Amino acid sequence: MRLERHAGNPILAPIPEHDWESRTVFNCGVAQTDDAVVLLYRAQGTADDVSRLGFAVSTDGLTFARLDRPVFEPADESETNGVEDPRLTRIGDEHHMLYTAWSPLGIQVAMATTRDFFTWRRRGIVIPGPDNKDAALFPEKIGGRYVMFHRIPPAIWLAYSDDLLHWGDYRKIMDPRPGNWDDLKIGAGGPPLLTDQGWLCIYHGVSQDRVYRLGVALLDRDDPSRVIGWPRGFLLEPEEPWELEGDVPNVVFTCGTAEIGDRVYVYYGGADTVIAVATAHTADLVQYALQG
Ligand code: BMA
Repeated sequence: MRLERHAGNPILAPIPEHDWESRTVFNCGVAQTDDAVVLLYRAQGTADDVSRLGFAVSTDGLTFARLDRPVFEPADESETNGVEDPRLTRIGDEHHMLYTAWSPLGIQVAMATTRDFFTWRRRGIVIPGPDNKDAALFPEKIGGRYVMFHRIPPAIWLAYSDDLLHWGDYRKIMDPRPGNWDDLKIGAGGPPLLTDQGWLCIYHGVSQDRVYRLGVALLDRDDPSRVIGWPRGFLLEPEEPWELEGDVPNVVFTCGTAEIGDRVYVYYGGADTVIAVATAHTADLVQYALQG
């Protein structure tokens, strides 16, 4: 099965006049309200490599208006090289953002919360220790605890928490698959979508020749450490010129989805330089995932 690319891709590109997003705009967290889709996207200028987060909003999920300034920027010594790859999860009326804080101190999972995307409450590093990234929070508690994906290289892990700040009980759930397109390393995309059949997860996989593709898996609704469907095929691979060439070539990488009507909209970075969207019927994705 393949995702269908939107004909108007890429939907966001760098803006040369804006210092902070003149070189790249890519991996974006997604938040959905009743009438809008919000993207918080990673952006870099030409002056430095530092990643900041920009804001874009749309009523149809395809055409976006953007702010001319970043809404989230490095703020302390754990983030001097940038704030990267945000994943957004709404719990109550608060959006929880897990992101990569990168500095000479390491690559760490940090959290910040917001109600409006402009004012933030920073909660600091939530998984201290060795390098870690690709974290995404599940949208509801399971068995009385919060759950997140995270990535201890090269695999996808879960972590559990009572209060969203202290995380433990790390469990590895998916490993790279030898000889497959995802045999070097894998990492979660955005938060999983709850379906009648379980948690639907879009993830990225990297091959030995460093091509980033997207795949899908289904996790048990009550015990997401149990993988109940994981087809060997991929959903999307770099094919378009702006996926094959850019700041980092041969990359499609997602940090979030929206559900619009009966379809899943997968927002993704192309070659770490532009943002695009590809879609599929939610039911088709679930059926496909169950075949694996
Ligand atoms: C990963 C992350 C992503 C990026 C990908 C491809 O390690 O840094 O932000 O899209 O590499 O360069």
